Amino acid sequence: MSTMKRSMEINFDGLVGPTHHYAGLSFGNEASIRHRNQDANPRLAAKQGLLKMKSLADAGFPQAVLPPHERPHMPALRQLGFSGTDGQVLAAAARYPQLLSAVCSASAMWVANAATVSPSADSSDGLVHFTVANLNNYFHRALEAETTGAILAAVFADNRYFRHHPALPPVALFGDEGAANHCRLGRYDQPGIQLFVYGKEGLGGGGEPGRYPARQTREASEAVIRLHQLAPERTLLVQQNPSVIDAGVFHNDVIAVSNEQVLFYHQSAFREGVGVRDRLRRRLALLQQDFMPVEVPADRVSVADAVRTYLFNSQLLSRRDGHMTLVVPEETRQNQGMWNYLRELAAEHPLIDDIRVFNLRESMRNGGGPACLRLRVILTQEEYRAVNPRVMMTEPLFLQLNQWVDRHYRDRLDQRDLADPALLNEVRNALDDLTQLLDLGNIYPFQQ
Ligand code: SUG
Repeated sequence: MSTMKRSMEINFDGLVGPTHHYAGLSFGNEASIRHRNQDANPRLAAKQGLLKMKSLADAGFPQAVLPPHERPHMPALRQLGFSGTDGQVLAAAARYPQLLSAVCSASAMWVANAATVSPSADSSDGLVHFTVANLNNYFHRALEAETTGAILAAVFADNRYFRHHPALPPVALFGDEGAANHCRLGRYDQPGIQLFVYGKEGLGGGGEPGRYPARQTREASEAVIRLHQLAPERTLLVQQNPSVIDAGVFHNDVIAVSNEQVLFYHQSAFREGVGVRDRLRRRLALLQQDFMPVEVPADRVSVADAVRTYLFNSQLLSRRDGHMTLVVPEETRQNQGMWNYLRELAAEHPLIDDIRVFNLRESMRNGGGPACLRLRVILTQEEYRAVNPRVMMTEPLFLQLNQWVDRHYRDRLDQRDLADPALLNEVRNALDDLTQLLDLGNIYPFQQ
C-alpha cells in the first residue's frame, strides 16, 4: 500500500476558555457537583491543556487545537429577555447566578462532546462525516452547538472530503453527546465497526437509570448512523449499563475507550455484559480484523474508583512502532490500587506498554479528563492536507498560545466575577486575537 493511503488519528483538543469556573451545572457528573463554587484558575487550566497537547505532539502523536467559545453568551441572555447595554444585561442576569454561570461556562473545552466523527473508510460516500452534538440535556452545553458547527466548518472546510451535519433537533428524544458515546474499532485505513453507546431509548422501553439522567438516546445514535451513511453491519448499538450512570458515569467515555483493535473497558460498562465483546469480535472478524478487548473486572477496579480517578477517560494512542500509549490523568497515579493495575497492564499487554500521566486538575474538577478534552478524527494523508494547517500543534504555536493565555486570562475566577463587563471585553479581545492566530475567520457571534 502506498504511503499516500496511510491514515492516522489526529487528536483535536479543546483549548480552555477564559471563563472557566466551577458552577455545579451538571447533575449526574459528580465532580461538577462536588466542586461547585470553588475558585477556578482559567490561566492554569488552559496551560495544563496546552501542555498535554504539546507533550503528545512532541512524542509524535498528531495533535491539533480547537478554540474556546464566546462567553458570556450574550445572545442567549438577550433571547431570555435581558435587555439594554451589555453591562445592563450582565447586571440584571447576575440576580440569577446559576443562569449567569450557564451562559459563562467554558464547557466547550470538552470537545469529545462537540460532535460525532466517522472516517471516510466507514461511510458509503467515502467522506469524513461530522454531526455536531446538540448537548440538549443541559442549557450550558446546548449553547455550544452553533459555534461548534462554525469552528468545525472553518477547520475542515474542504467539501471534497468533509461533510458537516447540523445538530439533531434539540429535544429530549434526540439527546446527543457526540463522540463521548461513540467508539470506533478497526485499523485506521480500513473499514471498521462503530460502536454507539446510548443511555436510554427516548421513546421508552429498555430501562434507564433511576438517579441520574441518561444523556444519549438510542434515537440520536440511530440518526447519526443514517447521516454518516454507515452500513448497519458496520455498526453496533448497545446500551450503557443504567447502574453505572447512576454511579456517576454520565458519558460512556468515563468507562470505556477504544483505539484500532483494542477496547479498554470496565466489566460493568454495558447493559448486556460480555455479549458486546462477542458481537464486536464477530463483526470485526467479518472484516478480517483482529479484536483485543481489555475487560477490567470489578474486583480489580470498582466503578466508584473508575469514576473518581477517570482511569477509562484515558486516551489510547497508536505509536509509529505499532504499540500503544495510554494517557491517563494524575488522579490514577494518586490511587495505589489503580496505579498498580496500570503498571501491570503496561508490563503484560502485548500492545499497551507505555503510560503517560498528565495533571489536568482544573478540568478534572468539572468532570473532564484527558479523553473529554479531545475530539478524534481519523484522516487519510490526502484529507489531512485539506485541514486548516494553523490549528496543528507545533513548537511556535505552543509558544504563541501560552503567551496569548498570559496576556488575556485571569488566574482566579469565581461566580461573582462573571457579571463584570470587563471580563466580557477581555474574552472578546482574546478571541479576536485567537481567530487571527488560527486563521479561522469570523466564527463568534460578536464578530458577526
Ligand atoms: O458535560 N462538565 C461536563 C464534563 C464533560 C466531560 N466530557 C466527557 N466525558 N466526554 C459535562 O458534564 C461542568 C460545568 C460546571 O459545573 O461548571 C460540566 O459541564
